[in-house]
Order: sequence, then C-alpha cells, then structure tokens
Amino acid sequence: MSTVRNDWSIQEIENIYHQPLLELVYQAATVHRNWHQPNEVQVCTLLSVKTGGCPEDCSYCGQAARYHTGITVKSLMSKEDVVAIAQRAKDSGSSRFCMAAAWREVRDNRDFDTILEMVEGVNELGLEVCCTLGMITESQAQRLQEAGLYAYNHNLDTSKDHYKEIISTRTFDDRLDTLTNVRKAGITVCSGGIIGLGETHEDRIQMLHTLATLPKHPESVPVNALARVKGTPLENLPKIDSWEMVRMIATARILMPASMVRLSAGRVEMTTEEQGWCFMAGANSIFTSETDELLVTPNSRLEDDRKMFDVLGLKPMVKEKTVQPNVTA
Ligand code: SAM
Ligand code: DTB
Ligand code: SF4
Repeated sequence: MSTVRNDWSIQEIENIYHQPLLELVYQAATVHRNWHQPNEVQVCTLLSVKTGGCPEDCSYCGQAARYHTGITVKSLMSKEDVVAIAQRAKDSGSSRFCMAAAWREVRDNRDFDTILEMVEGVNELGLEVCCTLGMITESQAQRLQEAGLYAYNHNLDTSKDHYKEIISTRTFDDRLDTLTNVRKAGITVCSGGIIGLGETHEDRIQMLHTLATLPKHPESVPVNALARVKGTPLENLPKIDSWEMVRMIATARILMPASMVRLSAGRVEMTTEEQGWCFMAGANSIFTSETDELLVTPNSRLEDDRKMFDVLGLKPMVKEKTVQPNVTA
C-alpha cells in the first residue's frame, strides 16, 4: 500500500533513485495510477508580471540585473492586463494561473497592493491563483491568502550543500523560512528545483529528501531542467539528458505520491516521446504561456502542446482535486 510518508531516509531515496530506469519508471507509474488519473495533466499558465532587474545573483537566472543577458526589463504590469491574460488562459483550458515577479522579496508598498488586486481579480475568474515573488513574511503571506491566493511557488532549487555554489545573496534556510510562512498562512506550497546546475546525484537526492521530509509535502513539485541563458555564469553547462528528468520525476512521484509533479523548464528542448516518458514517470502538470515564453526563455507552443496531448491521449485537468488513493492494496 502506498501512503504519504515524511520520514524517508537518504538511503531509501538513494535506493529508489538509482534503480534501473525501467524498474524506476514502472514503480513510479504504479504509484501514479494509485493516486491520480493518469490521463489528466494540469495546465498552468505562467506570466511574468515584473521582468528582470533583480538584485539577486542566482547564477542560472536571466533576470538577475548583474548579468548581461539582453532581456527587456519590464516594470509591474497593470491589474487589467493581467486579468485579461488570465481570462484568455482560462478560455484555452488552463486551470491554474501563476504570476512571477523578479524580486528578491516582497516589500509592503504599492506594487504589493497591485499584486493583491491581481490575485483577487484572477481568483474571481475561478482559476487557482499562484504567485512567485521571492521571500515573503508571515504577514505578507496572510494578506495574499486573504486576497484569494491558492498557491505560492518558492523553489529550493538544489541541495543545501550546492546552494551556496549557485546563489550567494540568500541562503537555503531563507528559502525554508518562506515556505514555513506560506504554510502558516494556509496557502498551498509549490516547491521543487532545477537539475543541470552542475550538481551531483547526491545533491539531487538531498534536495528531494528535504522536500519529502517537510512536515507536509508541497502540493506541487516543479522539476526544471536548467534553461541555459546567455550571459549567466551557467550558460555553458551541458544540456540535461531527458533520462535525468525522467529519473528525477519518477523519484519525486514515489516519494510524494499525492503531490502534483510539474514538468517545468526544459520542455521546449524535449520531443513528444521524451515528454511522454516524463508523464509515464508521474509528471501530471505543465507550464504554458500565451507568449510561448516561460519567463525570459522559450517554452513549447500551445499548439504543439495540444498535438502532444492528442498523441499521448492526455487531457487538461479541470481543477486540482483533493487527491485520495483509489486502491488500498
Ligand atoms: N524571484 C523569485 C524567486 O526567485 O523566488 C520568483 C521568480 S524565479 C524566476 C522562480 C524560479 O524559477 C526559481 O526559483 C528557479 O527555480 C526557476 N528558474 C529561474 N531561472 C531558471 C532557469 N534559467 N532554468 C530553470 N529554472 C529557472
Ligand atoms: C518554476 O519552477 N519554473 C518556472 C516557475 N517556477 C516560476 C520558471 C522557469 C523559468 C525558466 C527560465 C526563464 O524563462 O526565465
Ligand atoms: Fe531574482 Fe528569482 Fe531570478 Fe533569483 S531566480 S535572480 S531571485 S528573479
């Protein structure tokens, strides 16, 4: 029987992660079928509501002001524009809308008031509203919750050990503090990471261990492959092999059976076959966007995603449900 466990040991995760790939995928697909409808994939629309000019030094990120990445910096969008995009996203089959801002942290100023209005407006459309705005305090989380925020995205990105090689302007523990603030406010947690940052298998296992031993698993776990952005310190790292994504997704699925596992950055460089393996391994959520860009890097086109869903026999999930296992043996 598959139950939700928060007491995984590193050794257990190593044993799962390092299995022969087909064994691992079979095990993950079995867990997936016990907990989810395998033909349903959550479609989340991602929108960058404030782009670039970020003071942080995340070495993977095209939006950090200190790297010369040539992106167009944009100040905070208007509530009206954002709600109009959210409406179109809903009309094209999205059930979640995620607004991202290139901020280190939220400040209690007029921009935050505008974000709160955006959350209210998008929530009124009946979409699950998600934000990713950097670090937030407990009272900011509370205000977001009161405005109707459903989920907050805040990734651990990598292991605690590897974190300091990637970012120096904040710590891994700062990330965990924000996740605690989000939980205290009763907002669901979206937290995952990136592979391809020059980390070892051990780092990936450590990151999954941190996520899977939180007091409550994140309701969503995005698995990103590094989108290599010219001008960032990591621009020349090798492209991640899709089997690495499959292995990561399958392990996440087994460790956190009730969570949504999102095949996030990196899809644009994957074929339908490669993405199909990720869905087989338990991914059940994707990001789309109106502009075919995730934030500042290319994403798969909506039209191609529709074709992929047809080929693989997938359909957009209407709304994330409170998941109950459908078998007990
Ligand atoms: N500024 C906020 C923060 O960092 O928490 C919110 C937006 S930030 C762009 C959200 C997440 O996107 C990061 O934590 C990281 O996991 C992911 N991300 C950013 N750039 C990426 C890249 N080039 N490739 C893959 N994932 C990336
Ligand atoms: C997440 O885990 N991935 C998304 C979202 N959360 C905010 C962002 C991916 C960014 C990819 C690179 C870019 O376009 O900037
Ligand atoms: Fe800023 Fe977020 Fe990019 Fe880091 S990942 S540089 S905090 S936008």
